Amino acid sequence: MAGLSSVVKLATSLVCLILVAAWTASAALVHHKFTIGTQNVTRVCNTQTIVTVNGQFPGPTIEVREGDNLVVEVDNNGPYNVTIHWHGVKQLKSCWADGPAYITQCPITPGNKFTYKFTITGQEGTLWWHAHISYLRATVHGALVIKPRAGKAYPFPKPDAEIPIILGEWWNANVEDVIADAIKTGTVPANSDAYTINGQPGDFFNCSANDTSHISVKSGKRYLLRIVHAGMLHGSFFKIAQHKMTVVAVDAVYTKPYTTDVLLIQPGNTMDVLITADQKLGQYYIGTRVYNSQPGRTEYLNTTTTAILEYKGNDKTYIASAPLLPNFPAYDDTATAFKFSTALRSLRSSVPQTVDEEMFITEGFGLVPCMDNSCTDNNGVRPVGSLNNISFVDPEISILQAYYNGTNGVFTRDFPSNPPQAFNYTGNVPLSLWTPELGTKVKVLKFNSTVQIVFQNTAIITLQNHPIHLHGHDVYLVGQGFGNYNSQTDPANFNLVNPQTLNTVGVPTGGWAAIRFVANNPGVWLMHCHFESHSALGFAMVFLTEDGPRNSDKLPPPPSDLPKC
Ligand SMILES: *[C@@H]1O[C@H](CO)[C@@H](O)[C@H](O)[C@H]1NC(C)=O
Ligand SMILES: *[C@@H]1O[C@H](CO)[C@@H](O)[C@H](O)[C@H]1NC(C)=O
Ligand SMILES: *[C@@H]1O[C@H](CO)[C@@H](O)[C@H](O)[C@H]1NC(C)=O
Ligand SMILES: *[C@@H]1O[C@H](CO)[C@@H](O)[C@H](O)[C@H]1NC(C)=O
Ligand SMILES: *[C@@H]1O[C@H](CO)[C@@H](O)[C@H](O)[C@H]1NC(C)=O
Ligand SMILES: *[C@@H]1O[C@H](CO)[C@@H](O)[C@H](O)[C@H]1NC(C)=O
Ligand SMILES: *[C@@H]1O[C@H](CO)[C@@H](O)[C@H](O)[C@H]1NC(C)=O
Ligand SMILES: *[C@@H]1O[C@H](CO)[C@@H](O)[C@H](O)[C@H]1NC(C)=O
Ligand SMILES: *[C@@H]1O[C@H](CO)[C@@H](O)[C@H](O)[C@H]1NC(C)=O
Ligand SMILES: [Cu+2]
Repeated sequence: MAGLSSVVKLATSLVCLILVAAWTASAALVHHKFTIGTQNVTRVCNTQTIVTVNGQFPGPTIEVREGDNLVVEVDNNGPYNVTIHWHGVKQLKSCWADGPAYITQCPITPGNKFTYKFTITGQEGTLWWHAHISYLRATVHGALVIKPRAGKAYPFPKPDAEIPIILGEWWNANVEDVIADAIKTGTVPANSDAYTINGQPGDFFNCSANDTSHISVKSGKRYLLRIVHAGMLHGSFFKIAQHKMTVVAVDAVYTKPYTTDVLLIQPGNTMDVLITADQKLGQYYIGTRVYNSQPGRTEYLNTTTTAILEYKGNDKTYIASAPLLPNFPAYDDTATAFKFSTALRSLRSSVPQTVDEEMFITEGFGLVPCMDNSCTDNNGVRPVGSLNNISFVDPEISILQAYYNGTNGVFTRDFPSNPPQAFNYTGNVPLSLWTPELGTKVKVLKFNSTVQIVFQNTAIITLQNHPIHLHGHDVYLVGQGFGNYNSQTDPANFNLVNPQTLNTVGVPTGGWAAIRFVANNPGVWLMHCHFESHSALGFAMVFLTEDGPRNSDKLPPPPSDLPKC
């Protein structure tokens, strides 16, 4: 690939122009401009200068129909390097637009811009977008609503209105300092100071009640809540006082309708939920509370985060009384979390029945020696995340660029399909196993191969439920359980008929989860824990899917404005 002549390059851009012109006529071209800047914002009695898109926190909601071509020009007028990831978008043959920094592109440096162009195909529901570099996604995120094509109906009763609900987190600090301090001192990043719903912490956080988000409904009407979990480091139980919820889609894949009074949502997941305003006129809290999956952990924010579901009526006297609070499961109610996560089924499915590539991936933490004296805590070691005993290290130029250009020395192709040794993963792990290797390793996949991965949680440092996100694909969650995975007995219970289909899978704390997917998308795809501090500390790996034999199965050349390192 090296040394493409400028004539070939010109020819390629002409081909690109023709391809753009050939975008299907029925599909719309949806154009957005994202101006990255800073804004002074006050929450919980504390003002911070935060990075925002178009001055909004949370950022703007993008709305498209399935089949549309999306063009988003990102102008970086802020002080930091930025990239934007379109979370859950399959990016078929548009890997260059996926967004993770140093994986598919170099950052957009301050003062520069990059235009993301891609088509949304075969996905309906809610996804989202967020910064994919350092800790910036804490404030740089928003919803991506994908409606069916014109004239096509939802596979559920039509709602009277649709309401985006974005769960987030707030630090009384510059989030870039939070992660930089953690890396410098060899510790885990500081917890946030508040959780938020649509940017507001709600009535139970200091000096926040006046700004609590209000969501108005009319008695008897049906609403579609499009919930995005944009939080950084905690799963959430989600409830609405006295209202049942019917889950109809997760991660922009329709589910069999599932009615419940509590949701468990992990960072990275989106959930479309129908509610009916069928209670008496009044105010009802929409609330979230932490799901604390880490045994024995006490230092987490246990305040209930709220918004208010408010019935609109002629007589508003009911507003004089306080809204009703839902009853939450206990913070560590793993049984409720597991019940919800195993209850969902996809509405339509085509899960691969055979497997070409089988992987068993241990996932969790490790401790590695500090690289220099700046790491002051923890006796000269620092915590890292790891997969199959490898802690991922970001390269200095993007892996996709290096692969496409044939540049050596950026990554190696030896990510292992199995851990180096078997041990009692969820038991008492001997200290001799706690030190992973550092590396920038990818796993190469043949085009169109079917892949099965069993993720096995380890007890190194601590057990925890890790939400694992694969870029560019939906995965079928065929099985999950507690303890050590048993390759003899567990596969018999896999659901190969209608498993839930997701882009982010919460692996049960002290347990395992099995997924399948088809490697039908040439390019370079990051897989990582969607707890931001875990992935920042190396809880990540990369798949490299080779081109297929036909021209239509090959990754097109990079866009001409792709940022350079
Ligand atoms: C690819 O390689 C060519 C020739 O070596 C070089 O000019 C170009 O900058 C490289 N592109 C990227 C994206 O690395
Ligand atoms: C934010 O506040 C700081 C300190 O008061 C001020 O210097 C800065 O200009 C403000 N920034 C914006 C974007 O308003
Ligand atoms: C409210 O502020 C007080 C005093 O600063 C602090 O101790 C308390 O934890 C805060 N409460 C919440 C919910 O943030
Ligand atoms: C909230 O609003 C009330 C009434 O307008 C006002 O008196 C109070 O100071 C406000 N509180 C805060 C923290 O802004
Ligand atoms: C919430 O955490 C505080 C300490 O931060 C603790 O004192 C309190 O008991 C906790 N509340 C609950 C309900 O767990
Ligand atoms: C693994 O560790 C757990 C927890 O300590 C223990 O209950 C279990 O018996 C161990 N399993 C094996 C096979 O040693
Ligand atoms: C990880 O690899 C290191 C050697 O690089 C070894 O010391 C350690 O025991 C391994 N840990 C596991 C869990 O395999
Ligand atoms: C990839 O798989 C799909 C679905 O099974 C099939 O239609 C297609 O022909 C395959 N492509 C190649 C190159 O094998
Ligand atoms: C921003 O990105 C550029 C290009 O990759 C890089 O040279 C620079 O070091 C980055 N800046 C920071 C602060 O990471
Ligand atoms: Cu994690």
